[in-house]
Amino acid sequence: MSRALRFVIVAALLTLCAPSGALAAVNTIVLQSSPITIGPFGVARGIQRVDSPSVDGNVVSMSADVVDLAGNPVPNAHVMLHHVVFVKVLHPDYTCSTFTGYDGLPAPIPVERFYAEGEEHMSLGLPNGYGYPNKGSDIWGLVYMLMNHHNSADTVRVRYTVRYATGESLRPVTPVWLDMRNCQADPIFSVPGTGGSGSSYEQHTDFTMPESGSFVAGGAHLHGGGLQLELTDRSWGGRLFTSLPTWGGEMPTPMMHEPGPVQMTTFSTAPGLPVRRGDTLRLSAQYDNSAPHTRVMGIMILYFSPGSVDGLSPSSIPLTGAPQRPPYMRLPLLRRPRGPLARNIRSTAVGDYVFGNQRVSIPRGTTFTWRFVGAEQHDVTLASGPVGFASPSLQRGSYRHRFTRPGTYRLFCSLHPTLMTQIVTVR
Ligand SMILES: [Cu+2]
Repeated sequence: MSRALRFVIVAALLTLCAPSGALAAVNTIVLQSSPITIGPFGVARGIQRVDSPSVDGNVVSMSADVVDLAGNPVPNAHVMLHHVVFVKVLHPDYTCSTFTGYDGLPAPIPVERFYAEGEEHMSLGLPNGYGYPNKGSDIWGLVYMLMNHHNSADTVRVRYTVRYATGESLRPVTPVWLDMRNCQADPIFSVPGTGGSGSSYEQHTDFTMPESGSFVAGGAHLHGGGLQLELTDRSWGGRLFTSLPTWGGEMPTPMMHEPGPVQMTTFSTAPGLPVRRGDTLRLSAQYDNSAPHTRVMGIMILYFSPGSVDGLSPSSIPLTGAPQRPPYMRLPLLRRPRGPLARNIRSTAVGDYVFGNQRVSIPRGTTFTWRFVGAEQHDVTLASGPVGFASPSLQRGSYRHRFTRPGTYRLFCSLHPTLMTQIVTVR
């Protein structure tokens, strides 16, 4: 099928004559990724080239979901859209020069992250008069992580809906990606959960603006346990935007990860939030610290319109409420660790779909090493226990953790949660 035929034009929402005489239009274009197969209770992660609009124009809004091969929507409780990130290949990213893929290797070419969505189903919507410029010759890539909650393999596609303006000149926006672990396909960190009832845990990242302009739209991504993501301009000391999560979605079973927000607040406004060249922006991610939260993220994507802001006063998006305490969902181990109790060992192998020693007892203060020896990537992630921690996804090499608090640490591989579990008892 030709590339043009794959474009399904659902509606022409606006037509008018641009000054040049070219016909201006905003079309809704629905595109799909190549099929992605996910094993039983498995996670599929990768990067693929995907279709993009075939003519020059501007993206003015975008959203994505998961569909089956017949094009029917797949509910979250079946295949969860964990994360998708759309990138424009061979374009520099505003905040990242070298992007690291799921394989832990640097991407050989620059990629610009311009839209992303997670469990909160963020959609991009730019204010009237603004667009993300795109050429018909531009190449798009899709970075994806999908999770299958069923006991059989499934094949799905990521469907994405692009509202695309042609034949008119819009004010161009540049995506600005701020991230606690920038430049990574899997930008995770973990919250220890050792602060006691009502406590919170914060990380932040700073970015210095290389030019003046205004932020006209933005959205954010937190995981389970998240309280808020706040963007401030340190140079004038003010808050620009705070994204707050909403909780209470339907819980997919089995619970293979701590559920994230069902929604995060976004903004879309003109003329936007002015910032000046040299201003230091700070993005702060706040999480509940009364219990561990592992493999969490703190990301905000902003759309920036460069230009003079002379005469504009600082402004901020009004708060829509106070952060709500997230529900705590204790992750179960989905497989009972087996085998003899290994006492006082200091390391174990992590192979394909099994921890070498599944039951371990060690004295407090031990630095324990997991050696990754499989043909596939795995990780070590705390499900529940005294202190939250998690390793990167690894196929080779090792990961160490020093156990400083006694108790029972229930661990699993987040990529194979029904297969790979381990209990470490620290005396
Ligand atoms: Cu694994």
